[in-house]
Amino acid sequence: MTCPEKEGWGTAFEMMPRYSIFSLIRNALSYHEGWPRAWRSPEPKSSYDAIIVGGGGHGLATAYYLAKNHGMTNIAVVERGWIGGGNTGRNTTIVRSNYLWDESAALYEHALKLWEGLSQDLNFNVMFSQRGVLNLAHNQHDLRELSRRINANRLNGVDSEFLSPQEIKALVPIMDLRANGRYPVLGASIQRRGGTARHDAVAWGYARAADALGVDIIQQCPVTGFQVEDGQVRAVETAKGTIQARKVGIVTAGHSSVMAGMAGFRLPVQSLPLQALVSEPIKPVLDTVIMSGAVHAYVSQSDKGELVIGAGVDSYIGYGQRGSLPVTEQTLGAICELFPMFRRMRMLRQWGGIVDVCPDASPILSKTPVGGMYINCGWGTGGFKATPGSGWAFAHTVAKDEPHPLNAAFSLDRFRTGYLIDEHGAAAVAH
Ligand code: FAD
Ligand code: PYC
Repeated sequence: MTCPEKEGWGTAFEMMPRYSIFSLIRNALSYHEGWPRAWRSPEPKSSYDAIIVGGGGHGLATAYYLAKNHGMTNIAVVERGWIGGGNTGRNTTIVRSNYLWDESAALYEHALKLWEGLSQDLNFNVMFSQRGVLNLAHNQHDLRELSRRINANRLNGVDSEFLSPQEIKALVPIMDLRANGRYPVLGASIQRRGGTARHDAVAWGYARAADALGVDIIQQCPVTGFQVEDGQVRAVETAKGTIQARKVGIVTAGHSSVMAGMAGFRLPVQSLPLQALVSEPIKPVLDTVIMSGAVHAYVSQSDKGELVIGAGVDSYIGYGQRGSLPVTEQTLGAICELFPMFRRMRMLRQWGGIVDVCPDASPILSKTPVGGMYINCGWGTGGFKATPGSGWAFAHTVAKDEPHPLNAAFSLDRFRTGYLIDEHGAAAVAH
């Protein structure tokens, strides 16, 4: 697969320091034996300056930036399962920053800039591939929405261009653009700096880098409650005992309202299943990412050759990490209309994750009614792309007890003031 390569980036091989090339050869010949652990597996201490609940990408990034940017190293990430086992390891890895409103553009664009240097920063190849993301327009209304967003993006310094059907055809020859199709394609936006990354590597890279700065990563340790006295958080109850904490950051995606319930406050989020599936691997046929908000379908091709396909959310609330068949059928029907050559392909596996959706399809990064407790949630179907920026801004909020300018607008308070940030259109996968 051809990937547009950034200046100074080079291939994964070129970017490795020389000693890593020898270590790669040694490890290749060692039959995977004697590899050092990438991070420690400590027992929890009796107390920490801060505990981050949830070892997904956002929680691990928060811990990393707390240590790196704010010098807070007496901290722990407490994860009920294994790191990256939630939505971080279940998502379809699309990264872009083409959101409509100024506040969102600033936050997601900050994240995209961090993505551009993340492998170097973490010294871990997160396989960020800027292969471009297309959002398709199928009717006049889509076209108008797209133009509005392209203009807004450009005013905010976010790269965004319009592509005519001819330009789309040149970029994606296998797409059926005939006007008599069920989903005629009248144009698309493209964000060329957008693309994909390796989801597990993001969790592993942040975990390893945070651990190296002294952060304790504690897995297989569900948080079961909080001790709150005089409106201030004092401790976290876990399966491994009570751990004192001056500050607690909750970063538990689909389970955020459960955690808030334990702490005694409510969140305006709903937890919904979002599913995806991959095909058998084939030779490279698609070197960009195609999304259609209107038909609730998107597709990219992984480095292994699998088509990575996703749908909109299932419309019922629940915690089962699977989706329903009608959603898959509808999505595959649309994909096959757009890409007739995929009709003969077999699907290998399907899965779901639980996404936490706010009424305005924007996240919450905020202080809470409990002193010393902070919440990072509500990323819905689109938080993977924000992982570095979210961790960066949330670490500031936890360390300073006040929002970073990037997340000031994403407070819980907006549901009281009514200053919502409606990103349903830019979310691209139906919430
Ligand atoms: P998670 O990775 O879910 O981490 C939360 C962690 O909290 C979990 O590991 C969980 O085990 C832990 N936890 C929960 N309860 C407790 C407890 N009681 N105690 C301790 N730990 C607990 N976003 C994009 O930008 N692009 C995409 O292409 C994209 N595709 C998606 C496709 C699918 C199928 C799904 C499900 C999501 C997709 N997303 C996408 C959304 C994205 O995956 C999420 O927004 C993002 O991964 C959230 O990261 P997180 O670190 O907050 O959550
Ligand atoms: O937010 O770009 C996105 C996305 C794609 C698939 C799921 N979410």
